[in-house]
Amino acid sequence: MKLDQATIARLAEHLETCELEARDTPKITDEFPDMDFEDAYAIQDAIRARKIARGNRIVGLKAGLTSHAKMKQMGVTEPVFGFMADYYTVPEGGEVKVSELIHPKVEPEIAFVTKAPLKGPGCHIGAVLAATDFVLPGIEVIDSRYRDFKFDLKSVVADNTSAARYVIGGMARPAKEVDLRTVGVVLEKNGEPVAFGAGAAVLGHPAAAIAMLANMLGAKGEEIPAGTLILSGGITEAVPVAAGDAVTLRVQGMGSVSLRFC
Ligand code: OOG
Ligand code: MG
Repeated sequence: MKLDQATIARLAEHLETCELEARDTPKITDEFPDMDFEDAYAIQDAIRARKIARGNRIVGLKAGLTSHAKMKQMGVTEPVFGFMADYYTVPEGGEVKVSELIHPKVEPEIAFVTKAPLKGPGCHIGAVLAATDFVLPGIEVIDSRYRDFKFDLKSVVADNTSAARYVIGGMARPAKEVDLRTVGVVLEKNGEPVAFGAGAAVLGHPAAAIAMLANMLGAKGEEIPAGTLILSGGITEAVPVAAGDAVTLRVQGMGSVSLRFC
């Protein structure tokens, strides 16, 4: 670790205030170029602790930057992991207020819900599928707190990987009944298809993103508990949205899920 506790607490407060007040900020590595990944996750953990102290619940986990399309769009080379707080949850068909966000984008994802704990190191897609209760379509709304959505990996980890809102819905399917590599996804904005892909875009198999998360937590002596919702990462590039937009994700054999921006 390169940062002291006071600096970690200050950066967590700064980034969380930007989130809560929908204000952007230059990326934090501009001021702290020597910070490392341990610092970045410590800042994210401090943001999580602030929310829990305020009475929010943590309702899920997420992997991000797990597809080449996303890595290329954001100019980075490795996946990152974050969490979802209760108020990020949008009901199926529900509304997202753009006034609460800075510059939201949507991305098509496969959501996993576990029925058994997952622990690394050595977690693999077989272990993930065995521990998965069901998978279902999910749309993640990301909203980097960084100016113009420009960041590096350490800055985006500290900023809870741009997590802002999400909706899950459609048809929940047992993971072993779906070929998650070839499953096709179509993201529509205002009735027009705007992004397409297949599950294999995420690390060859979306379950690999869940295994990576279990292995990262395992290195810290932690595990993914049973009953955890996890977003496995955007399959395509993220698509910018504005007030008035309606977004639907269709996933082959798993129905569709929608939300609106107002
Ligand atoms: C970082 C979050 C990426 C995903 O699914 O790839 C993410 C970002 O692109 O702002 O959630
Ligand atoms: Mg995502």
